[in-house]
Amino acid sequence: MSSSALSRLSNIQGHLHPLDSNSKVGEGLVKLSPEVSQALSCGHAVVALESTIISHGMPYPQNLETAKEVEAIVRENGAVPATVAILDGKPCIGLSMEELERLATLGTRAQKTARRDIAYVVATRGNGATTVSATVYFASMVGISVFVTGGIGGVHRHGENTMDISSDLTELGRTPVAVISAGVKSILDIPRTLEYLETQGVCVATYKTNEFPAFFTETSGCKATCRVDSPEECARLIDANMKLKLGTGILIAVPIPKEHSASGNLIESAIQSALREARDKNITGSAETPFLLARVNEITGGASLASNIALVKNNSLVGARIAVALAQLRE
Ligand code: PSU
Ligand code: MN
Repeated sequence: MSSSALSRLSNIQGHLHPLDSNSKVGEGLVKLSPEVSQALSCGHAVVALESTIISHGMPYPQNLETAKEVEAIVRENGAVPATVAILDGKPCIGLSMEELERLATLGTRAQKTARRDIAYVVATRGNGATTVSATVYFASMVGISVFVTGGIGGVHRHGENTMDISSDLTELGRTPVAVISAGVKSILDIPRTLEYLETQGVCVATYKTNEFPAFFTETSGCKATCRVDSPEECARLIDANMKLKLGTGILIAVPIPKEHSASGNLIESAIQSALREARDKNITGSAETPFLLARVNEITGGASLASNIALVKNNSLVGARIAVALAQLRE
């Protein structure tokens, strides 16, 4: 890596605005697509996207269709999409259509890559689909401040005994990226997830609502402490967080659009059976979330997948508008 790239990286570690330097970001370490590279160097709006949702979160071919549609929505709303994945050991920020297709067809043969797995996947020249934690890490490294996904990981139910707490939460606690999601799935313990985010110093804001959403449904019974009502308000929040060098992330929770919200009871009973099955089959660790997602989808006869796709698209629209508002603010 060149010395300028190194100084850029150390600037980022110190949470300076990454665009303060003119060097090529992470040169040699990560591969930026030409479109993303160009957008970052001129301060254009960029939205980072994860890839575990493609490999492990949805079945083929809906995963590929959704990934393409999400990128299209981001573009239509004025931002450049940067899907992140590790291909043949190279962290890629911004994928070509062929790379997106490769990842979607690899499916679960790609390694689910959280922060702890990054070095191993790179060292073994593997193919890794990045989770929220790994994607946020790479986004921050190259100076992308806005990231969109469906839902983030959290404290698992019974996490007080198993200590199964997603590294998405600790990553948000140490990386200044805004994560746009539809809240936290009720396969998780939502109140404990919010407690944990508070401990980590993460600002949790709800978008146009007072209640923290539960992914498939608009409500979770948990009130938010901070509410934002427009992309511009989100941009000001992100900008203040960055200027203050808090170093922590922001979670912006956007409720699923009403017309797509699944029947709470249907989902809840599917979740209960999936959780029982996971316990009976002793499915734990990083395999648990993909197992639960797939089982809930099977049990609900695809209803949960349809809701999942709808909310990811909605988050992409909101995320792109936030990234555009942020780029305007920084002009
Ligand atoms: N929740 C979803 N869909 C997903 C995931 C979570 O509704 O695809 C993925 C994300 O990549 C998230 C990861 O970062 O699962 C969390 O996994 P774990 O619980 O093992 O930390
Ligand atoms: Mn876990």
